[in-house]
Amino acid sequence: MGCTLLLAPVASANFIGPKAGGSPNANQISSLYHIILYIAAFVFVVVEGTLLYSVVKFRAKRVRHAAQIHGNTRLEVGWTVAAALILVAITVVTFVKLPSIITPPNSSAAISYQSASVNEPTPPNGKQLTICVTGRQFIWMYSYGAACDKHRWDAKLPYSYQQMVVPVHTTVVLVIQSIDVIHSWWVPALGGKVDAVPGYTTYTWFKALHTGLFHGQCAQLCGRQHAFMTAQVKVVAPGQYAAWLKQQGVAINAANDQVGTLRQMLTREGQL
Ligand SMILES: [Cu+2]
Repeated sequence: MGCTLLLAPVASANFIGPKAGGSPNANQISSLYHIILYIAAFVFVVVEGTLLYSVVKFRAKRVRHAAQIHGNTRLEVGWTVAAALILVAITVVTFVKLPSIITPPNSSAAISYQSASVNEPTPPNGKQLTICVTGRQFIWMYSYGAACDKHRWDAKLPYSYQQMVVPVHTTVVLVIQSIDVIHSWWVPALGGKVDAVPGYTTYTWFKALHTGLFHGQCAQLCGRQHAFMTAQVKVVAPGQYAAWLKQQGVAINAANDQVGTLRQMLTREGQL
């Protein structure tokens, strides 16, 4: 297939295909996309090729008259069956690939986190890192640890805004909610879009294949500052992650203490 050779370098540059390379689910989505793209490209070339051939070959000539042909049963049955077979092939390939997009694999890194909820996508051995993602106009908030699912605000979990920090090779399950309007969590190299809908909890997962910085963008028009609602996922070594988590907890406590002291001061001076 000439078109495959032509499209391959373009597709590998992520020019027309979805981003991939960051997580197994993103890779599966990307390969499914390219299988369907190549089938569609093949059909396009065959149909347009036949059309061009016919336009040239049967173009109007002064002396000849066009023959009027009414139907060709064999041809019509042929292209109907061929189209149906293509649809069946796409359906089969999709259903074969779906489980690896929906169900997370086990972590490659040794982790002690346990699954928290029956609703979450869960890797076979049940070990995962749970992070709650909360959308609001116009920033993403992340709280770390399985308890975030139930005690988002009072469990005193470490949290961060805009940039999520995660360990590499670890199955990370995201519990996604919104506190105002519909937002959509999307870090293309780490998987598909998942809406954050007020009143509902949605889930997705990723397992970062290498360390680095991954960029994302809220994918649901959510208000005037929607374009600024970006997301970053910083993938680090597991040891670095543990250290960051601890340091983040200390920083949050220190900031809370400062606010507490300020409040006491202002109350004493009668300004609150
Ligand atoms: Cu948004």
